[in-house]
Amino acid sequence: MRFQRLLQLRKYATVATLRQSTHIRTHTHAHTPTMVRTLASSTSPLPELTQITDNVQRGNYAQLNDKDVSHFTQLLGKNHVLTDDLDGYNICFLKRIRGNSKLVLKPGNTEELAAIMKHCNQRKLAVVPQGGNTGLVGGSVPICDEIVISLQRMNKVLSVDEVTGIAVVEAGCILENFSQRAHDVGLTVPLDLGAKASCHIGGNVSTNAGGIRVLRYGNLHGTVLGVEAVLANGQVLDLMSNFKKDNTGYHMKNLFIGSEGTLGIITKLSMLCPHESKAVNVAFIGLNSFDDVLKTFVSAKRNLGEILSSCELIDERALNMALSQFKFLNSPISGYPFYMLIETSGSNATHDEEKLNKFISLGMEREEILDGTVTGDPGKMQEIWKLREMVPLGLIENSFCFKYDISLPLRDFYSIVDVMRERCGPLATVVCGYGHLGDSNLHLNVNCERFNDDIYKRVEPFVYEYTSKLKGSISAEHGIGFLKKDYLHYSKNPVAIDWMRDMKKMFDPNGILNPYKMLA
Ligand code: FAD
Ligand code: 2HG
Ligand code: ZN
Repeated sequence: MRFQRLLQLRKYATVATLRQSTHIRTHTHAHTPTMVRTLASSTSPLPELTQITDNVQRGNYAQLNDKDVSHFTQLLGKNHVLTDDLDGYNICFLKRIRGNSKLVLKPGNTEELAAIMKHCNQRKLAVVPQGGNTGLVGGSVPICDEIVISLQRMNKVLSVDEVTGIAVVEAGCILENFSQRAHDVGLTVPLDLGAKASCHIGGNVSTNAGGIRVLRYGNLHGTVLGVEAVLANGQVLDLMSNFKKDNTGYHMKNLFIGSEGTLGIITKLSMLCPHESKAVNVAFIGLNSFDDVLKTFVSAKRNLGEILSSCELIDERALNMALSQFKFLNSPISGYPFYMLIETSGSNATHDEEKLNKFISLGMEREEILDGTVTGDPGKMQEIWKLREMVPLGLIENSFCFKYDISLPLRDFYSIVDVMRERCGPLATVVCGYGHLGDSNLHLNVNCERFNDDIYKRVEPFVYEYTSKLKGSISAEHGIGFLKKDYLHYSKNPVAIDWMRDMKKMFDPNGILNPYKMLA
């Protein structure tokens, strides 16, 4: 019966639709309106100033004065120096962190940014680089009165080379726009994430963002070939490269990938973009236990091999939260404790379809896969991806959410969700887990009506101790920012942290770049 249902749903994936189904992800955006609503027009009250709630001692920085503002106005023009209506730049995406910056600067090119930094360094004025402000660890907003440097105007795709696959792009380019430009010449940006309509490629590189393509293309240390960055003193460090292979000494560009604006401000970068896959399929399947999820993942690697391009997990509670918050979502199946979204991307539709059929049939014979849908139709694939992408937004739409983004060994991947549910008891409304199973990256979310100190104490530092005992990472892909700075030691030993501090001092002796974060 179930098998029949699957076969029936499988009808969507005709060879014809499979052939049409190139590039469904990057130029169709499922949740632009939601991103905009969440960021800009929420009716919820402003959070308290973080400097006060967290008792942050302001660093020994100069106070901004009128002379500074006129200097910047002369440099950038008055339209690019903002002093009013700065809430959108002061408040983080999760509305947990609120700074009190009085100034936002929007340089239009590297030279302008270099001149800004030269002045700030001489005057000892602290700054925070800001991309799309979609970061989830409070790294992109000021904590006290740091000047916000927004990369919004530096948003051009400078070149896309069809032959080499190398694209050169300014840091402030929105990921989705970059993806569209790559798509226009048959290439794909090897990075995709739910915030693509708002996040900047420079913000992505600065956080070493992961997302749903890491399983296929690896992380940004591999795909970013070069960067240009403006340093704290205004020097321009040109580490641009158009080659995969370049062993001329230290791989300095890697320092900027994931350094969250603490070592320099990325202004442009080159990225290796693979050719788009001709055949794409998505399977959305229901399973009864995490044990079956693991077996199915192993089977996917074994049977789908080189065409496996994404493997995501959503538990029932996470999916139900998204479905209850966003009525436009539709799940093709329901009633299972676990769901997996498996994507294949290859170059031969018939061959891929055969492999996928075999994988599904095997899973159903073994009763690991209980039900599901498989499709190569672009619209239907988009609907399925939408289910996954809306999960984080569903969890913050009408409630407060403690978010954890951890790497854990696969065998222990899900147990922390059950443990946490037990620890929180009725204090939490929902405790759920989802994430990038294929990369061992779990998103553990603990939901409640509003911030609640009792839950907070039950969850932290327990979640970090638990992760550390399993030798996991306390931040798999979102970074450290402000929210996780006190927990860095759970994943980095003291010697490593000392070296990080030394590096920070060398690059930024006055500590003006993104203070109060990461190493604070
Ligand atoms: P911002 O939030 O503006 O900044 C992030 C950090 O980078 C800050 O420390 C900031 O100071 C620094 N920074 C920004 N631009 C520069 C620059 N040019 N030079 C130097 N420093 C800079 N993250 C993932 O890894 N994977 C996901 O799947 C994922 N999905 C998400 C889904 C949703 C709905 C949301 C809201 C967020 C998601 N994120 C995800 C988190 C976030 O989108 C990423 O961290 C993203 O890379 C941040 O980009 P941004 O341009 O918004 O950067
Ligand atoms: C995702 O994978 C993002 O959807 C966000 O990394 C995760 O908000 C989260 O917990
Ligand atoms: Zn993620």
